[in-house]
Order: sequence, then structure tokens, then C-alpha cells
Amino acid sequence: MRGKVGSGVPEMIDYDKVFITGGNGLVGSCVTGKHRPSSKEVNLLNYDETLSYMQENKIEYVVHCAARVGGVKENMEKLGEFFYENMLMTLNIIEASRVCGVKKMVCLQSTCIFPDDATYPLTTDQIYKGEPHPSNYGYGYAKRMTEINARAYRDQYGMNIVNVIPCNVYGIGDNFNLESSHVIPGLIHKCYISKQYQSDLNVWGDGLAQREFLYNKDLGKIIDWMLLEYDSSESLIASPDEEYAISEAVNEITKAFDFDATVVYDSSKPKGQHRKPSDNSKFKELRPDFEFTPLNIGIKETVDWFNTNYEKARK
Ligand code: GFB
Repeated sequence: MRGKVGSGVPEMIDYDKVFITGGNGLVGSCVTGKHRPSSKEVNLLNYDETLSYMQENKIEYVVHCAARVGGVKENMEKLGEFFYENMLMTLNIIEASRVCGVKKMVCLQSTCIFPDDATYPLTTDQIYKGEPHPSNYGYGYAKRMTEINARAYRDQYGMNIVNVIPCNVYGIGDNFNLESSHVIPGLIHKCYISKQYQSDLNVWGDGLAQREFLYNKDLGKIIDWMLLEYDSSESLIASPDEEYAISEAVNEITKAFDFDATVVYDSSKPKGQHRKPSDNSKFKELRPDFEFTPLNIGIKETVDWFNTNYEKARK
């Protein structure tokens, strides 16, 4: 399969030469391209393995989706692991891409990179003006460094490395573990259990924190487009317009299960950052046609998938 690169640029992408790290994960599984080895086949923490795989397969394009990720609780408990693994994977894949003469790379960041005390909406000019939220500074700083790494390689070696900053991503194939997951998959799994046993639905925090949620299929489409069309050194924020209180996300999940849950909020559990609304104006200017999947539809599809695939779901 081939696609055109950039507006007016006569080169074509050969999707048989695209390497998607984390290609079987939440985001990578929605991105177009052939090479998606598992972590057993290629350990991205190992530079030599990463380079050999890329050389053997004559990789020309890289989409770096692999990351050590988790929800608010796991981020707080594993600050060091999240920092180390994310830094190392990014360092390895960008250096291996340089050695292989990769034509273009798309790397993933996260709205966790912004300072905790930023002015809303979050804009890219604020990224380095303060510390990330203490709950996930290990992950946040490592993901900030992705842009520094890309910038330095762009400046020294002329590499075309672009970065996308997604908000809280959810969808089919997510990690539904009750402790380590992000809020939507965690609550989907809890609601499944509550419905089955007619038990209370235990929600962390007070339900007032707000988040922007991005469906993984939407992010896949955005990344496909970026690989073809986005060449700027400025990280691109990818988020829908709406923010939802956690309590509103809970309502959408219980509706999707058709379950009248008794919701109990547990304030002893982490609340994380109160809000992180991000400025998506640049994306909207570049892609005025793009339609984000409404939260209720994305949640319904994810819940239906989880119900049907309970045994094989990651949890
Ligand atoms: O998705 P999440 O864990 O991470 O959402 P962040 C946390 C919010 O959801 C907090 C509430 O306000 C929690 O109190 N919440 C309620 C729950 N019930 C639950 C539950 O059962 N599980 C979870 N996980 N939360 C993430 C970072 O921050 O942002 C990631 O941890 C990533 O690294 C992502 O960068 C974008 O949105 O707070």
C-alpha cells in the first residue's frame, strides 16, 4: 500500500517499510503500516535489537507508539520505572532511526508533559515553564524529552521527526486492569463486575476532576495523516473540544452497560490533576474536516468489545 507524502511532495510512503513500535497496543493497532513486532520479538529497551530489526526490514518510516503507560495510580507508584523505560525506548528508537536513515518519524507525547500550574488551555509554548504534576512527573518529563530529542536530531542531522500530544486515550484493546489502567478502561472493568454481582461501583476521587478523552481510532487516523502531511518541529496537540467530569464519564459507562449502578466515590484514592484542557486550535486549523468520535459512541463501542472479548481482554 502506498500513500502520498506532504502537500506537493512527489514521494510516496511504502507502508511495507513502516515500523510501528507498540504496534499491537491501544494506539499502535490503529496506525497504518506493516511492521508491528511484539516486545518479545524486539525489545526496544535494547538498542542493538532495535537497530538490527530495522536494518533487516529496511525500515523507512517509524511511528513510535510504544511506551510504559498507566493510569494515575501506577504513575505515582512507578515514577522511576516510567521515567527510565520511556527515556530509554525513545533514545534507542530515535538513534536507530538516525543510523538507518529513516525518512520520517512520528513520536507520541502526552498532555502530562505540561506544567501543573500552566494557564488553561494548555499551549505548547508553556511546556517547559514549570514542573509536571507530581503524580506523573517521571512519565511527564520523559515524554517532554521526546520533543527535545527530536529537536536536537532535527537540528544536527536534519531528521524529520514530528511529535503529537494526545490527551487521555481510550478504546478497544486498552489495558482494563483494575489498578494500573487509565480511568475509562478501569471503570469499564469495574462496571462489568458491579453489573455481574449487583455490587457498588467504586470510583476513585470525588468525580469532579475533568479530562479530555480521545478515542484510539481517532488518534490512529491523526497519526496516519501526520506521517503523510505534518512536517513541523512544533508538537501538535490532538484533543477534542470537550472536557468531561469523571462523574460524566461514569454516566456514559453505566449507560453503555444498561446498568443502574450505585456509584460510590472513594476520596482516599488519587484524584490526579484537577483539569488539563488543551488548545487544539492548530490541529483544527490544519484539519477543519476532522470529526472526533463522540465520547458516548467511543465508550459504547469499547464496552461492547469488552463484553464480547472479556476472556482475552488485557486486565
Ligand atoms: O486516566 P487516569 O488514571 O490518569 O485518570 P490521568 C485519573 C482520574 O480518574 C483521577 C479518576 O481523577 C481519578 O481519581 N478515577 C476514578 C480513576 N476512578 C478511577 C479508576 O478506577 N481508575 C483510574 N485510573 N482513575 C494520565 C497519566 O493522567 O494522563 C498518564 O497517568 C497519561 O500517564 C494520561 O499521560 C494522558 O488523566 O490523571
